[in-house]
Amino acid sequence: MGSGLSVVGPIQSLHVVMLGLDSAGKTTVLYRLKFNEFVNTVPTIGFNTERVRLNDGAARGISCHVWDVGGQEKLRPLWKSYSRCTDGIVYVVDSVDGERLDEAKAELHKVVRLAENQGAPLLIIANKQDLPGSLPTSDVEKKLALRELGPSTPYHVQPACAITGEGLHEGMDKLYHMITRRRKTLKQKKKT
Ligand SMILES: Nc1nc2c(ncn2[C@@H]2O[C@H](COP(=O)(O)OP(=O)(O)OP(=O)(O)O)[C@@H](O)[C@H]2O)c(=O)[nH]1
Ligand SMILES: [Mg+2]
Repeated sequence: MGSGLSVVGPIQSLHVVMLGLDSAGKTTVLYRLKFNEFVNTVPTIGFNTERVRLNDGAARGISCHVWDVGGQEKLRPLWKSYSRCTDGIVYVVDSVDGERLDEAKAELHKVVRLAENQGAPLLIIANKQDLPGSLPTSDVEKKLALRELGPSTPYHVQPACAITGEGLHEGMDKLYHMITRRRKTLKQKKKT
C-alpha cells in the first residue's frame, strides 16, 4: 500500500490515510478535495478511496491517494491496517464537539504509537470552523495533547471547513512539506 518512501527524487505521488471519529467530516473532506464541491454523505461502513490532485503551494499538481476509513467504534480496529506504510496521516476532528475530543485524543494516540506509524507526519484538520462555538486550533492542539506525541511525530493543526473547502488544500500542502522533510532526513540517515 505504501508509495513514496522507496522512490528516489522529487515526490510524484503520495499515499495518505484519513482517520477520525464518526461524523468528524472525513468523507466530506475527501469529496471536497476530489470534486471541489460539497457532497452529502452517509456514515462510512468500511472505507472510501480517491486519488486527488493537490492545488496549493509546493504541493500543487501532486497526486495524492487518500484512504478515508469509517470512524464508528466498531470500525476503528480497521484503522491499524489502513495506516500501515502510509506517507502521512490526516486526522479529522469536529471542532464543535468538545465533549468527544478526549475520545478523539485516545484513538489518535493509539494509532500514532503503533510501531509501523513511528515518525509518520500528522495533519490534524480542525473541521467545522464555520459553526458557532468551534474551538480554535490552539485548544484542539491542547485537547489532543499533540505535544505528548514526542518530537518524532511532526504535526500541523489546520482550521478548516469541509463544506466550503476552506483550509483543506492549505493543510495538505503543510502535510506535503512534512513528508518531504521526513524523506530527506531518512535519505541522509541511510547515507551515513
Ligand atoms: N457545518 C459543517 N458540517 C460539516 C462539515 N464537514 C462535515 N460536515 C457534516 O458532518 C456530517 C458528517 O460528515 P461525514 O463526512 O459523513 O463524517 P465522517 O467523518 O466521514 O463520518 P463516518 O463516515 O461515520 O466516520 C455531515 O452531515 C456533513 O455534512 C463542516 O466543515 N461544517
Ligand atoms: Mg465517512
